[in-house]
Amino acid sequence: MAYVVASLAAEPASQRLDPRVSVIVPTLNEAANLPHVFARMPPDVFEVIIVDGHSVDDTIEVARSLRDVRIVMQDGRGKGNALACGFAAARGDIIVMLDADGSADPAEIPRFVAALLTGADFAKGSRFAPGGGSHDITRIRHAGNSCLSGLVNILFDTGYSDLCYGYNAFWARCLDVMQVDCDGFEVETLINIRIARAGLRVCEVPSMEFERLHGASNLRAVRDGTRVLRTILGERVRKPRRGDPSWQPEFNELTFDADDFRWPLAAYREKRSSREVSEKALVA
Ligand SMILES: Nc1nc2c(ncn2[C@@H]2O[C@H](COP(=O)(O)OP(=O)(O)OP(=O)(O)O)[C@@H](O)[C@H]2O)c(=O)[nH]1
Ligand SMILES: [Mg+2]
Repeated sequence: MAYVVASLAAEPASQRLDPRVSVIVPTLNEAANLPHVFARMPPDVFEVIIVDGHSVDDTIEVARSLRDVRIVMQDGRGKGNALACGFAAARGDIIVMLDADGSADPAEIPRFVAALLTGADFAKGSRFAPGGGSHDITRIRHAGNSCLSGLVNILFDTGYSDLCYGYNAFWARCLDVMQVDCDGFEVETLINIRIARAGLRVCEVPSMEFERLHGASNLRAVRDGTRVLRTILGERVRKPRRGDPSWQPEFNELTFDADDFRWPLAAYREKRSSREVSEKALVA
């Protein structure tokens, strides 16, 4: 017993039994899906961070009306950049990556957290681990994903069953290894490879993927499959970096007046569009 107490005392603060869970939700026009997603969120998450890609619908207003959220505007383009901004903004011990289209069930979050609490560094969602599944994936995408997973498993000596799946959770200390510095849907591949190369403990967590509820997918199978392939090959020759904070992108967190949360958003959009106009003028 004395041994257990001693070893617990030696654990870093982030390994405590009531870790703070930050949920990072990238959004691009997901207003219609957020009510469903938020309704299934476990009540005790520490923070939910919406990282918006300058949605043209009411994503931010809807998110704010549904629950207490932090709103971060990404500084660049694509889901990869959005996640990197969310990671840089997160304050929790555990970080969860969650899509906003209704395809990932937030009620699975405790399963991911349990995997981390029982020793994993990285809890990787998998639709193809026993107990997982998908109501959404097409045959073509399944075949592409299998080939890409197989290639990574050969090149990096991993055992991933589902390389290109967006639902994962990890201890915040993994960010230094991940150094997310890509833009698009290759982000999960990049993370999975860097985690494996660093020798961290990965636990696959069975997960059920549902169909996107409303709106259109932003993924283009050939374009994004090619980006994933390029990432795999690039990671093969990349030298791992650690302790370099330069991966952290600029992001703009919106703060809201309690009485009227619309004004900072309007001001932000106005500032952005006038910047775009002057950038266009410079190019012309
Ligand atoms: N902030 C931000 N979020 C994005 C961007 N592109 C996609 N997303 C979000 O990332 C999540 C996944 O994007 P989806 O378009 O559903 O793509 P996918 O899930 O890989 O593909 P499907 O299986 O076809 O749905 C969703 O929550 C999107 O709103 C982007 O450029 N910026
Ligand atoms: Mg989706």
